[in-house]
Amino acid sequence: MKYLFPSLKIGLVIPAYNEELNIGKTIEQIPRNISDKLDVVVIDDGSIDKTSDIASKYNITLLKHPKNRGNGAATKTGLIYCRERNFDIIVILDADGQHDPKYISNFITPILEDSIDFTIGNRFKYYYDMEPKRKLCSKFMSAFYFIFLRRKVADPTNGYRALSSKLLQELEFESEYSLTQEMLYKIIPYYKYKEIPVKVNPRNHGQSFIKIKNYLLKIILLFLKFYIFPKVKKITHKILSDEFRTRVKSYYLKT
Ligand SMILES: Nc1nc2c(ncn2[C@@H]2O[C@H](COP(=O)(O)OP(=O)(O)O)[C@@H](O)[C@H]2O)c(=O)[nH]1
Ligand SMILES: [Mg+2]
Repeated sequence: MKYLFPSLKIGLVIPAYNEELNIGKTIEQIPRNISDKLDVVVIDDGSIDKTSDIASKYNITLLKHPKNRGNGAATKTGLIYCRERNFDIIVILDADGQHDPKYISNFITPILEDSIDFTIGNRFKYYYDMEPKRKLCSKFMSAFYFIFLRRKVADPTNGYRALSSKLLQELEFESEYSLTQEMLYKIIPYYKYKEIPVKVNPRNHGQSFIKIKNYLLKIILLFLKFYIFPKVKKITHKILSDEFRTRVKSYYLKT
């Protein structure tokens, strides 16, 4: 078979929670000509249905959480697995059928050819029938990133993403639930990234407004935690160490 990216160690990280109806189809839709070194890593996040049984029928790597820990935690488990094995590129996509695996190569090519470190899906390039409240929330987030980070991201809640090995080795992530946003705070101000147009299949059910309200509050807290606090820490550290150095110097000059 002729591969699109021969010999490239690619990790496909697929977090899955109670996805028995979707996981099989998602795996089957993955193009076979991506790479001879492609490792499909499904993380069963403590599902209580047949997600693991179905996934294990395929030629994939199955990692399991004994208990449900959240989408971020499941993704992190996949990223750690890929980091330990020195993968060249990691693509993250959902198991629920919303992310069409036919786009995988579009996420990989800019990382390989344009020295981009991060690619993120943008469903708004095409018509996407999103629940109005959710859309509003997404637009608010975009505006927030633009105002406070001076970076444009049209679809910040899109979980379809790819990371270079450099990012995988340099960054640590800690969120169990808000990894999608933590990633943006730690990546977009400092690394090269590109948005990839994708057609996303709509979800069968929407989300409650309460959840969205919490999400908006969360984005502010995450901004403080993952962007402002590390900056303040760096500056304080520098000032303190400068002061410390001056004190030591003057002490030695006196003696
Ligand atoms: N909702 C949810 N999804 C999880 C969890 N753990 C892993 N996932 C997987 O994370 C992916 C994204 O979840 P989803 O609810 O579709 O998020 P959304 O598309 O951003 O609304 C899916 O593949 C889920 O199966 C979890 O605890 N809750
Ligand atoms: Mg989804």
